Amino acid sequence: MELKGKKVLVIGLARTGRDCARFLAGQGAQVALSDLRGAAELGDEIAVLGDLPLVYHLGGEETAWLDGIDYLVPSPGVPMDNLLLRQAVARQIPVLSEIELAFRHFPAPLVAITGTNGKSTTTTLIGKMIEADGKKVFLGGNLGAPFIGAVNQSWDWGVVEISSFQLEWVEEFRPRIALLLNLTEDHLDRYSSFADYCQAKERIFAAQLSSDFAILNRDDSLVWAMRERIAAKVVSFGFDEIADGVFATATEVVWRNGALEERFSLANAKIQGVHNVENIMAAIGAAKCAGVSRRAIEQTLEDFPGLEHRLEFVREKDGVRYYNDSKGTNVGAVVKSLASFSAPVLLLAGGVDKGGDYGPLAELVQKSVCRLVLFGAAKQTIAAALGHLTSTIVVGDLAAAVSDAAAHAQPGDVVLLSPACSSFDQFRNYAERGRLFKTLVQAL
Ligand code: UMA
Repeated sequence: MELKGKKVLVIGLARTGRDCARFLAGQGAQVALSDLRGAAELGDEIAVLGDLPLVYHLGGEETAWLDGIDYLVPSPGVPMDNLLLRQAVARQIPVLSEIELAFRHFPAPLVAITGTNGKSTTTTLIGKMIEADGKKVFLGGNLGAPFIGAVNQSWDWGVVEISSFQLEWVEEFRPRIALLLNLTEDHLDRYSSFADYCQAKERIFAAQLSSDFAILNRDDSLVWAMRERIAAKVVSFGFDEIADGVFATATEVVWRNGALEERFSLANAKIQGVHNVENIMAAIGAAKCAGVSRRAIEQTLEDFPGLEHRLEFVREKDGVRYYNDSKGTNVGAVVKSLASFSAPVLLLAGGVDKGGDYGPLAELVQKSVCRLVLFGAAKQTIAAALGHLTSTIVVGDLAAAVSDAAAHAQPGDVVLLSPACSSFDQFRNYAERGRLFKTLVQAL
């Protein structure tokens, strides 16, 4: 794709916008950057790009910024109804998402992972399995390092976590291996319906050909129904035994392909819980499609300790175990996290409501949660939906929530931060929220 001399407007000056601007300028494009935020807030980002000849449009949005523009590149956080995006579509200015741009310039085959939950763990597992086979792997995407930042280096594989936001503007984006792990309600503050959100996710398969692989969850009816619409060869995973695909027993994950079979013991896997068995099945399905050896898969299962902010054990104090699950930012994630504990749970939840239904949590809250401690913008909404099911208290912030939980927990209980909400009302992101939780817990 020839970018030399093209005029490109990048919307959003955070991680993605910064890396896109650097890549595009390196290709000889004339790059402008826009952001709703003003220069005073964006000083650090502008300083990092100080060596490049960029034009900045900051502190708002004006359609005149599109005049003469050849391509528009939105950051994932920019919704489709954004003024500049709507105008670009009306003026027939091509819109390229960051992953589209990266895909067109990435030098190696790609594994792309999407789904509502389990993406980061599965992405990391797959990346580490391929790496354990001696390959050079770029591991990134939605989980942290923007994909576009990887394009000017040599790699054997790319393994990228992909969000629904990133899939909104893809065209040729074609992973050799694409995974859709599951679909439950999320981001309904951005999409007009759950169906819209699912459609965005399904775009991960749209450009695949019959020589590619699509890894699908057989146990998720919405995901499994997509097999009829996919051109790639489908490899499925699920809990019931199957002649061709991946399944799990109580002690093993089994991969079968025709007459071939490999069995992987779960006994030595460091990550535990039913949701992690799903992640492991998906990762093994992808790794086998990528030609990874049995030894590399086994080694990775034995070594991988799990991710920060995902059911992360923080400490035990006075017989109470504290877990940081700050990345549990939707109801489906919290359902899986709660289901991992047999001990009574004091659940800390709240933040920015995403417009979904808290109903799927009702049964587990009644069964497993002995105290519900709610904080942040959505606290009253969650209290109205679940508060009658268990002892519930509404507090101002995370510090107050941790104090309350510590004061009420009994030996044998679990204190779990799994907010079911995004963090942006009181934090920069889920990682900042998780780190504060850990600091507060360590200080008890
Ligand atoms: N902005 C505008 N106009 C708008 C909207 C936003 O100018 O209409 C500006 C904001 O003022 C801000 C910038 O755009 O300066 C933010 O862009 P961004 O939100 O895309 O931020 P990045 O740092 O580039 O992060 C993005 C992903 N963010 C989102 O999808 C919201 C990160 O995923 C991802 O890690 C990163 O790219 C690298 O790929 C975060 C996320 O919350 C973790 N993802 C969602 C999730 O996992 O549920 C999808």
